[in-house]
Amino acid sequence: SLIATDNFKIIIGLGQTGMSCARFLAAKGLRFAVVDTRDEPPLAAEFRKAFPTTELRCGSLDAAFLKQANELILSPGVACALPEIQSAIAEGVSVIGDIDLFCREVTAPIIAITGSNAKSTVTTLVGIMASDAGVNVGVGGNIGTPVLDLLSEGVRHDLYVLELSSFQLETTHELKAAAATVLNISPDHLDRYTDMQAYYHAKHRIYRGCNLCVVNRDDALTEPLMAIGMSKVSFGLSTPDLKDFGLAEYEGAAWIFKGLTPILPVDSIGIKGQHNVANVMAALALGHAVNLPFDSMVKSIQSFQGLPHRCQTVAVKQGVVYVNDSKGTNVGATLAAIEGLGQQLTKGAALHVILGGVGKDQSFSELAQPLQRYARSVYLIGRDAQLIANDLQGVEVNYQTTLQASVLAASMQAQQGDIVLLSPACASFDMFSGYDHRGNVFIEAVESLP
Ligand code: UMA
Ligand code: ADP
Repeated sequence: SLIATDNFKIIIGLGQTGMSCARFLAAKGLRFAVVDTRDEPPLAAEFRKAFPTTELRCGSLDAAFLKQANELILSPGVACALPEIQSAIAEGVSVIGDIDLFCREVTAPIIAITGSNAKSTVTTLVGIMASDAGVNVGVGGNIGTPVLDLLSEGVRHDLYVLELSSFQLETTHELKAAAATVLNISPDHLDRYTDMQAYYHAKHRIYRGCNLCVVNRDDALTEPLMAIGMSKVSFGLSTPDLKDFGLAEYEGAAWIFKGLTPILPVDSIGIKGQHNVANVMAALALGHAVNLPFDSMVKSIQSFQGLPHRCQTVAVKQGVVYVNDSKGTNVGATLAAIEGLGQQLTKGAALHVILGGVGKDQSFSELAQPLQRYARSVYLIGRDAQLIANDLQGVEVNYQTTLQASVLAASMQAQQGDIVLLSPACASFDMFSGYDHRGNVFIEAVESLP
């Protein structure tokens, strides 16, 4: 009969994560097999070439096989709720993820970052801050490089900065980060989570065993439920308490403060929008937690121009600023872009906003007020344009068949000082191959304006 052996692991999912787990286990000489629910996962050929004697089973999952393992290593793209996985769990098999394997291995401090939005921006900035300060830092996780690949590079890192998705956190047990943050929480991925509660609980696993939690004062959902034994520091757009990060006036301008100490003036920050001021404060709090010096962090912040497709200024034409926020794929992100850029508009100037695509069953009504306040014109594209319009009570909208036509129409409405903003609040798959494709089409359309 089949009995679970002491150390036989099954990797579920052959994506980037599954491949990195296979390399890691093989390097340690451990026994493992790989399963994938697809008939021929894209990485199958590469896997067979690298591990010719390791079993790879594709197609529907086999519960009896899964029960032979002592541990299942689940990829983030595979839901733990699958019945075959649940039945293995019921027999005492444990489910972990690549983050757990990583944590068992490393002794260097970890900075862990999650949130519905701004993860990649804050992760990248903290990585740059650490590296500029001379720290040998490894940056990975949901942002792209699987965490275990940070170990196999043969380089020793003194600090890790990890972007973690709710999917990765679901399978993470013992993170024990030096500093951890939930940057913000707004609805997303509700196709995989039954409700906001489950999504919230997954995200909050990031605080497990951490030394310092970094919370957002402007978003109560980022507060840990139980903060026993951990220190806490907050960031937010209000005036801070003694140990926290916030905004106050100094020498006639808005500055970021830590407690009573002015750190840097807001208008010297490279990335634009009030939401990015919050992101910069989160990065400062995380960097400070691992003793990065403020003067060095400030220099990094002032030269950081942001990631492409996140409120990225792509051109200024006849005094009109064109901003590509194609990564704004949910209402929370677009809300932040409209309010964040809206609050920094010069007097009398306005936004012209292009949105639409695949709406993922979200409600768009939260966008109505900020659009009324900051936008002089609004353009809707894509499959769910009509659904969005229904939610935007009191907002005058223009339907457009293409992104290019929207850019042209917006450019004709815009006056000097105005901002033309693409921030779709939607997925892009109805018209584009991904958010980066959509952003690039926007940039080309802007460049080809008369
Ligand atoms: N899949 C199957 N059957 C399987 C295994 C996978 O159908 O048995 C499908 C999944 O549903 C998914 C695709 O294959 O559509 C790949 O899934 P995966 O979990 O194997 O993904 P990886 O290639 O390992 O990449 C993952 C993250 N992907 C997801 O969480 C879906 C990557 O984040 C991450 O960069 C990478 O690990 C390294 O850590 C991407 C992402 O889209 C960028 N993340 C989501 C987001 O940011 O919104 C959460
Ligand atoms: P993630 O990795 O979480 O998707 P990104 O840094 O890639 O985050 O940014 C995704 C989207 O979120 C972008 O459209 C960006 O403009 C928006 N965004 C950035 N900062 C914030 C914030 N503090 N709150 C809400 N949305 C934000």
